[in-house]
Amino acid sequence: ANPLKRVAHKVTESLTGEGGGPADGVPGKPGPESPPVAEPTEPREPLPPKPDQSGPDTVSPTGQPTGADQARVAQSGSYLTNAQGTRLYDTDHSLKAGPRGPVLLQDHHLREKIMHFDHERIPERVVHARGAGAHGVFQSYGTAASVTKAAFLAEDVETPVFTRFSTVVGSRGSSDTVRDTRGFATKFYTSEGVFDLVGNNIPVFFIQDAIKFPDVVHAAKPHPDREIPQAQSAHDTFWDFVSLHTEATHHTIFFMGDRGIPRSYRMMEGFGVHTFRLVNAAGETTLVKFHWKPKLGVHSLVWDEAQLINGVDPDFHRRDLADAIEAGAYPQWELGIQTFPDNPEQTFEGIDLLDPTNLVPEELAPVQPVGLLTLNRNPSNFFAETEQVAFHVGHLVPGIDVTDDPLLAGRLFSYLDTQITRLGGPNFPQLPINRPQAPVNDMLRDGMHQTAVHRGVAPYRPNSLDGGCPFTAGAAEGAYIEAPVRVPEATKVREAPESFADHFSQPRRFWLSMSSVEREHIIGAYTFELGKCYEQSIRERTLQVLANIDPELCAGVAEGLGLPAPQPTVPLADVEPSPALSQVGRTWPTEGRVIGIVTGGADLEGVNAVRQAVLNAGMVPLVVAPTGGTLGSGDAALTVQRSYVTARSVEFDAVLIAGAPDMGGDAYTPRDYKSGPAPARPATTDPRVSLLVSEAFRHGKAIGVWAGGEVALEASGVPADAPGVVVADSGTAALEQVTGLLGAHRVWERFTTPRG
Ligand code: HDD
Repeated sequence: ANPLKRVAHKVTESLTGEGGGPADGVPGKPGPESPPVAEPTEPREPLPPKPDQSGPDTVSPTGQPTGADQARVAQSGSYLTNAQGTRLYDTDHSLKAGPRGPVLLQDHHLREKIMHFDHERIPERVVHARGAGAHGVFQSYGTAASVTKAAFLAEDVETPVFTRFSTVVGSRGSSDTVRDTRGFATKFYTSEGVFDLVGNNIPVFFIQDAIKFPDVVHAAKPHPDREIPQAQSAHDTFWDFVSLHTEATHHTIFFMGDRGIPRSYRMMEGFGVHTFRLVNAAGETTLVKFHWKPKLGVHSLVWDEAQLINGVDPDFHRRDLADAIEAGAYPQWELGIQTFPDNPEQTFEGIDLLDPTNLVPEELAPVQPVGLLTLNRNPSNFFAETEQVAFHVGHLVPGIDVTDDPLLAGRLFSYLDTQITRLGGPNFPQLPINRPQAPVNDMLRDGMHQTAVHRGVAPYRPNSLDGGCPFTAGAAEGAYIEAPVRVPEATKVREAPESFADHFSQPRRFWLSMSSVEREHIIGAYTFELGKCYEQSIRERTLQVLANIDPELCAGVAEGLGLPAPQPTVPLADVEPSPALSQVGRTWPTEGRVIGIVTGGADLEGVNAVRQAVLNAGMVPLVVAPTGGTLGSGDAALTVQRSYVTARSVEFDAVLIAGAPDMGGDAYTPRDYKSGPAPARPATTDPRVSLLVSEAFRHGKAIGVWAGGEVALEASGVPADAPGVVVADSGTAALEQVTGLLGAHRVWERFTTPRG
């Protein structure tokens, strides 16, 4: 007998009142005057918790494995099959009426293969389309346990994570090192459900209210008529918008600064941007801002280098992340929080915590470390993992709650909504990369791409047919309970609070916190970007914005544009600098840095010793030689990692040169110059090495030479006594001095600034 039929029959009885059913028609709930009613069926045991959303059943209706079990057998057969598992004997030829005849419509294999291919692409993310991701673990210190009950932040808890870094503006195939904000989104698969921290590498945002997001994105994206420029803000519509909409000023100056062109994803800070509300076990609340601090320090490219990389290696950041993980040099970040009392005003030291264009200087509220993120595994399939991962600021766990930041409110709507278009329906949480690693029992049913084979007959509550299951949890069972925050009595308005109106004092703090070389970079970036605008009025309006930040900034950019510098229209804010915002003037760790070791064949023993010393210091050696292959033999044999054809300075943080990088005097005719005469050069230095050295010098990189490598300096026009140039007796001595210089990241003295 079919048990479901029996149950359905019983329900009908109860609804019609036969057998003493409830008067108001709700099974199990007595009507006002009715006597207590017997359950229509015997209460059943609760359904077992579902291990994940691959479906409560692990066998299909025919008894075959489904869901997670099927994933294990998928794509594992020895024979090529069609999507239905039927073996194929040929996939290279369409079915034709004779070898030269027409292709037949009955070719169901051709039809299936092309149909699938036609639909291989999904819509790219409307923003943050270009990205790279990695798996890892988050190890909590327990230091946040006094302010949050979140289980993954309790002492010594290890939580699996997936992190995706991204640029914002460019398309999925755009270059990595464009000037842009970078996304830094982390999915924590906690024991209490998924928590997503969807942040950026800049602690503030362009807009204060989510309703402006389409405006800022439309302005930053390529012009709608010609769809150019790709992945840049250096065009009229962007500067038109941000010069009219001055709340964008703080974010804009940040990415005109060096943080707009990070050296590596591994060397970026991350920020949750908004103020969040943490709730502890006693129900007490604390306002917090989340920070990620990279163990390798915070480093950037210089603009010329970034532009070169866009051509030389558009996948620079993606490759860097994957290579580091593959080499076992796992990147790490400490998660930290700034905490603020949850006062009714939601301000700290006069700073409105609900305004996402504000930051709170670390000097006023120190960042307290609460755990360590280690990225230790590359995705095995880019599409399945990095592309299909779906982040959402509303993926929260007990102990982490939101505030009334109006930008956050809009995001809470947007991230769910966008996945429906991008991932084709509401069941995207069932995709393997998005599946929670806590039991799911959600009563959400059906829909496009449903892969669960749900059991039970009562995906509704209250029910009696599934024994009342699933049950709701209370605080003791770990339910997510919103903090009972009082909402002030108010009238509905489309307005911003007055405290959101100050658009210049925080950008001024940022400017005053920069070193002179960082200020020059900022002036250079504004000059470049505005120089790419056609409309004079947009340049002039932006100069007015800059005048309201600082006269020196405005004068520098005005000079580059050949325009007069306007006077400020607001009083310049009296703010203290925040040294934590500057990347220059500190000593950073040197782990993870890439050292190019160039040799034309000289002192292979010394090169070998340097290579080993670089590895011992946790850095990455790349041996560069005239051609690929091996140098030397026996124990001294060295594998060449870059030839003069494939090497480019931008890949290295510092360069070491052993001997004169010769390629055989006049006999040398490099293939990549064969369309014209090889450039004039001293007979002993390959022009590609001269280019490498002169670029490294121009980009402020430490250069060390030994065993006659001075020849390469001379050929590149680099003075041997210039700052950051080391001439040493041996390779290891050169490396030692160069490593000392790397602690400052670059040789900043080389960037002599026009203003001193
Ligand atoms: Fe957003 C993606 C970060 C404001 C709407 N956002 C996205 C990603 C990051 C951020 C890192 C990529 C996630 C991934 O790797 O898949 N966004 C931010 C930050 C913001 C912010 C730090 C401000 C503090 N975003 C913001 C607003 C809205 C959106 C105000 C809309 C009202 N963001 C989206 C989106 C995206 C997105 C359209 C595109 C793809 C996606 O969500 O999954 O919904």
